Amino acid sequence: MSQAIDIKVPDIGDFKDVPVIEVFVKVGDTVKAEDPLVSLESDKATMDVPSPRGGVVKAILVKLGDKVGEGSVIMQFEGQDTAPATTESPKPSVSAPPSPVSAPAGRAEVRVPDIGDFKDVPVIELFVKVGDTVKAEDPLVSLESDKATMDVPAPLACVVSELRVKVGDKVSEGSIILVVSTGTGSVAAAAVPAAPASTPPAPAASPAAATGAVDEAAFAIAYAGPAVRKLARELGVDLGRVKGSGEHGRIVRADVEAFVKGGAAAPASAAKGAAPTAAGGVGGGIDLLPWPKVDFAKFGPIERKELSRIKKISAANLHRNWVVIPHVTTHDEADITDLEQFRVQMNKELEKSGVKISMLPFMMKAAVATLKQFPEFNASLEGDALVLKNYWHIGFAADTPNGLMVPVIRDVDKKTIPEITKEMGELAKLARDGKLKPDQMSGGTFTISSLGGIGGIYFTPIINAPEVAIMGVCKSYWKQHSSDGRNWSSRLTLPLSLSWDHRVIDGAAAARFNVHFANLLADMRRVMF
Ligand code: CAO
Repeated sequence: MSQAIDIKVPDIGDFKDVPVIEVFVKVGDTVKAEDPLVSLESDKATMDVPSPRGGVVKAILVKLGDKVGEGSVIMQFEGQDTAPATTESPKPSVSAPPSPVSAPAGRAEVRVPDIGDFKDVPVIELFVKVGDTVKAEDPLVSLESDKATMDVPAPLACVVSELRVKVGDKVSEGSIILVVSTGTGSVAAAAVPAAPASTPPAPAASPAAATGAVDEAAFAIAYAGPAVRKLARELGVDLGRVKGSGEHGRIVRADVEAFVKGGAAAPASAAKGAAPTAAGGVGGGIDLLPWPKVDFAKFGPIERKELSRIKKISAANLHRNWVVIPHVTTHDEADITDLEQFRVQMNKELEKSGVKISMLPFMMKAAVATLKQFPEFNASLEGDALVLKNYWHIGFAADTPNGLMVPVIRDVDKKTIPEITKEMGELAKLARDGKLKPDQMSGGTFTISSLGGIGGIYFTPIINAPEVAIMGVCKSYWKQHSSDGRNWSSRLTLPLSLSWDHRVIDGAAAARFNVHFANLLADMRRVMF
């Protein structure tokens, strides 16, 4: 049976009550063993806590600023069993502060920096040899205690003149590991300021950076943890150009992602000489202008309000879906005059039971019957294959004080209209109270977004990936209809807006889907066929 698996902070030495400075995952994410989950920062080091196993994040139990120590439960994964995937938890990867040097220029001894209470830690790897030129923050040696692996970075640009340790040697804070020469003309990167890691460098407006080439010197001294550095490498982002929004200007994952979305970065392949397009872009990426930076206060009084957690999560999902899925929206309308009469009649009959049915449960039933007729709408794209689902779980967009949420009603085909009404009411209440559980928002095969209680005529709903279509409905209104241009009557008309993924669905199929859906709403008896 599926149950929650607690994910705890592993043994992180003598670090206690360490603040969480970044959370790398969100509920619903699938993570692999060793993927970074959170970043912790003590006054001595930054540590990324890796996942001890693969799984799907079910709940996140910490927020930025929370203090944790060994054994603190930071999140829960969904899982089939409680046995860990690996017998041994991966060790946190630690980015130690730059090592102290005994002299700023000339000949200098590089020592092991403050690494907390780690003592007599074996050297497990040497990254440099005599004669090597290194830049500030290049890793020099790697140390591994039984609790963590730590890279000792170069404190400044220098040339290695002597190695004082070998693999297997045990070192502690203050042990001399290298002797280097600094500040000489022979040091290739000597012009790089040996800034402390906590000082973010000013953005470098070099032509190389503008075309996506990474300025290694600026990258090396940028203030960011190991996972963020790794992400920046993967995305080809020059960290030196990213402005950090974390404490003391620390660059967090969101800064790198925002930098990419702003179009200022090019993928690593671009830096390696991929042919640019005629427009100056590299073809595969989106070559956009940076997001306008405006000092709004210059034009009048302003107030700054942080987005709610739900708004941030839904914004990221909506943005991805909008950018990745080629959306097309087909509009139509349904004659719901008779259905509305029936609904009003049923509500009278059910008055004593306390159930009050809105139009939405009927739409859910009509949607399932239409999806059965057009199975490619009840599907997901996986690579080059379409996964057709033989279950009909319908999501509905719910407007909550904290933002948009999409609870899912399972097996709508097997439920009655009053059952759907009741479940919808309960899920909408949970959503508004911020108490929806991840499994109450997952597994949907199609979504309906109803603005009918509010207004509007048509809109463009954004597909809820990995679904391939979404039905948007607005407020019904009385409209004059005629089938022959001579005889007219007033009909209650429901505006429909179906957005569909053009990779999977064609325009003709979408138009047929709408017509079928509208016909069912016009005469719900057809649902039985
Ligand atoms: N046309 C006319 N009236 C409609 C209607 C429609 N299409 N749909 C609902 N109504 C009426 C209802 O009958 C009800 O009227 P009474 O109070 O007189 O009975 C009133 O509007 C309010 O309905 P409701 O919104 O409470 O109920 P619902 O079942 O239609 O919807 C829910 C439930 C949770 C979907 C809805 O409250 C909600 O949150 N809607 C917003 C969804 C949203 O934000 N979508 C946008 C997503 S994209 O950003």
